[in-house]
Amino acid sequence: MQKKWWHGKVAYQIYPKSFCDTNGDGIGDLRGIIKKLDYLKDLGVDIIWISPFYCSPLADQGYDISDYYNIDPRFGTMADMDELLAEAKKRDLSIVLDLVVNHCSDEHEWFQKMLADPDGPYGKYFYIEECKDGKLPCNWRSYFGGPVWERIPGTDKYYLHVFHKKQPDLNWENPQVRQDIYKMINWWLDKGVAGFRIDAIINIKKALPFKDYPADRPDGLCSVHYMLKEAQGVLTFLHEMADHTFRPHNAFTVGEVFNEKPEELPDFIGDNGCFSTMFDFNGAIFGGSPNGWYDRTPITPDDYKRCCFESQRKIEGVGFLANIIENHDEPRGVSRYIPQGDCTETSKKMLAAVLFMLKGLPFLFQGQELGMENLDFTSIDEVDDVSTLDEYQVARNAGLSPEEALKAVNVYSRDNARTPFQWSAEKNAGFTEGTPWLRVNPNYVRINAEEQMGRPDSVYHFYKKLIALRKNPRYADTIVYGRLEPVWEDVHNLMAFYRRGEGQTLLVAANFQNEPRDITLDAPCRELILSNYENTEIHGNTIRLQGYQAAILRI
Ligand code: TEU
Ligand code: CA
Repeated sequence: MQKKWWHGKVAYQIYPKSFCDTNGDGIGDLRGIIKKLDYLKDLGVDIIWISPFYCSPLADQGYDISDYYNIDPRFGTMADMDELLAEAKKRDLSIVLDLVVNHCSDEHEWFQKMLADPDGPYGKYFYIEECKDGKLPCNWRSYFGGPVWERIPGTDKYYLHVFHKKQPDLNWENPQVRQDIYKMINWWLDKGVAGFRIDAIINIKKALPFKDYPADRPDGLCSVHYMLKEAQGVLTFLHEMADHTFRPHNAFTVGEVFNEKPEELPDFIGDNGCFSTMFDFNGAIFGGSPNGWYDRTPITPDDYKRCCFESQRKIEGVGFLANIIENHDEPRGVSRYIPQGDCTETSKKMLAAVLFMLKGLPFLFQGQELGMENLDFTSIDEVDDVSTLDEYQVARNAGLSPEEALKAVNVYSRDNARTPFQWSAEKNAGFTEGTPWLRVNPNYVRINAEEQMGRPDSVYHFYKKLIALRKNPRYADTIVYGRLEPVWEDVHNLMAFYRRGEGQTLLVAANFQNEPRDITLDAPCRELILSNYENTEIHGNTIRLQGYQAAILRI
């Protein structure tokens, strides 16, 4: 595997709407990001991925773009963006944007031109079909519920949208569409962004012609996944895109790739892959049910361990994954991967240690460094996210009571991660002077950056230590490149692995339970590098792990 400049780095995702509001409208903005660059630099991150802030009706919080070349006024101006790039550069921080090109917004100029003349050139920018014998072109269900087809007003024609109906899919089969997209990507790269996180990219290749698959719910529709399994040739598009954009700019890219076929992995992220890296979603997708969120199987620590090790095995010798415990589409990692009732600062730190010691590029999601938790929504009216609203309805249709449905979707709601950043114990957690667009988690009085920065044993400081450890020249090479080798894999509630580097072996052991346990090594422990406990009992080759203790050792 070729070494790359970003392998030893740490990345951080900003969800701008919820990060920091500087003008009191209750919506985070680019100036808020500029204001907090020192906070991020001080934490130790290097790469900052910012979720979309382009012009957008915000039907899907900016993942519905109406102008790729401009900033939505709610987030700021192009002058703010230029300043952000300049300020980031001063601090040696790389800015990575969100590339959303499976679809645009129905308010984008291309779609508006299509509406004016569906048979004209812009009709070919989208997937436009007519009904056959009064039947939609196919029975796929949109990710946000309902059929993927929406009627074009005043016609018998329909356009395709695999996400919200305000997110029409772009027709990648049309070379003109691809050229327009590449031009836009190069425009941003020339402006100085380091690269992109690439949204929902697997969906750009459709299995054509459109056809039905067996229905998987009483609505008579089927998940888009059946089609994606059959679709061939996504990599041809992706390599073409890389050749025209990322490769000549030496850009950093991280793909949001679900459902890749194992044999395609090298093509995605191998030495000549179309992307630098892609997210490991193995833990995030665990327990999914075709019926919907209400029917999901919660993940246990043993499942989590298996998910991580499975990904590590499949990637060995191929490339470098991007590791996460949460993002803007997922519940908070600490609320998901730590068994209910056991979520404390200690267990949060343990989870952090595991994440950082896996092989790959760690991505933090804003607030993760504070151990921010899920929000207990008290009513569905508090929910903003389109996906959660749909899943609530799915649960209701399956016969769950309003209370049960709320409880079921609460655990997986994307809004859990989207609540405003908890900066301080002041009003609205210091996020805004105005009324926040989404409810602030009331636990901000307890969990906030100001308090944690002033307390050396906080979750925040533990993350800071982990980041520093990854960059400490004594261990960096092993942490970044060392082979990962699971150990005691079948032991219940224990997740442990070696990282084997050149002449150095580290052991990471995490005790996912309240009961202490002893682990006995076949070699003496040379050094305790980091732990989430102040004191660690080591007797010869035996180490006592306390409840939810993580220990990083050199052996
Ligand atoms: O997500 C794509 C995706 O396939 C899912 O994670 C999806 O959001 C989830 O199943 C719905 O609950 C990306 C973005 O990360 C997400 O925020 C956008 O909504 C989506 O694309 C559409 O752009
Ligand atoms: Ca604002």
